[in-house]
Amino acid sequence: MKTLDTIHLKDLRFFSHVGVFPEEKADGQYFNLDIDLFFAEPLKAVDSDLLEESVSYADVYDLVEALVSGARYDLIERLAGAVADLLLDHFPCSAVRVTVKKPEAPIDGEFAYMGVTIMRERKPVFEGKTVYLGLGGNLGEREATLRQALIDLDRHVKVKVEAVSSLYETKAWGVTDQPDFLNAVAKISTSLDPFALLQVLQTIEKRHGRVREVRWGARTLDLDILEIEETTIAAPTLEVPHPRIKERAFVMIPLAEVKGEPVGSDPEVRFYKKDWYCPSQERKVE
Ligand code: A4P
Ligand code: MG
Repeated sequence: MKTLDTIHLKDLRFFSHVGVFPEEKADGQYFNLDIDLFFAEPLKAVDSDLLEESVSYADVYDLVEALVSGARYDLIERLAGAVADLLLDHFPCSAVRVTVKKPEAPIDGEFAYMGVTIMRERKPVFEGKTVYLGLGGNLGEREATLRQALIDLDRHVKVKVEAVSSLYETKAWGVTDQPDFLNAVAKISTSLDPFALLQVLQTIEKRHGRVREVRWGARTLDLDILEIEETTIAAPTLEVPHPRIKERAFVMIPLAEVKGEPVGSDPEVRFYKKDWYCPSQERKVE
């Protein structure tokens, strides 16, 4: 990323309760933070001398202070991530760098501090179509696999995960003599054409050990395109809307949830977990 201008806040000192050990959580300690806000466009305040055309470091300080003093994370990595997300949400910068230093880390020995630095860029904005995806798996670490599949998808520069349903544990449909599935539906926006999206989904399935053997058989990960905004496709390799949505409560229930429509019930579909996917602010890669 090309950056032109930077605003720095150095060695901010805040008391917080971040730490793995119970004493750290109970007693707290001081942390030092360095923050850089990077701007890809020249700051207009350089010419205008107007605060409104820059970012007030006082506002940055207040927001960061409130977050850090109330934080109860185990790790300084997580604290740095939360600060980076907050800054990108509140200020018109293109990227941020956050360093968290822990001078009183509970280690015997001499050191100035233990620390972590992370850098996060704002995700590129693109015009995308809304697509609903069905996710399922009934082998291995089911929840972790579905979560990682969404993280992988969201890292694609042309895909943004917008919303995700709860997880549901469902009786196998089709070939019933196999373990229960976890299923969910994700709403994404993407500027990929549908066939390119299908390819991306199949690559992610493969990465998670999916082997195509039995139709409707057990699998670590299945990613189906359910619906694409204003699009129907009837090609040999891709049918949209997915032809079997209506027969499948394991799709209909999470799909209704993610669309904010009334959610029905079905004896074979059991609510499993809410808020299981936390969107990441990680940098996109091609
Ligand atoms: N394909 C065509 N249209 C699409 C689409 N809209 N999305 C083609 C994705 N793929 C689509 O799929 C076979 C081919 O379908 C792909 O190569 C693609 O070109 P597959 O994933 O290789 O095979 P599959 O998944 O075994 O078959 P199918 O018909 O896609 O099965 P489903 O529909 O995915 O069902 N029970 C529960 N409770 N929960 C489940 O998630 N899943 C299945 C699999 C069976 N039973 C289940 C569940
Ligand atoms: Mg499939």
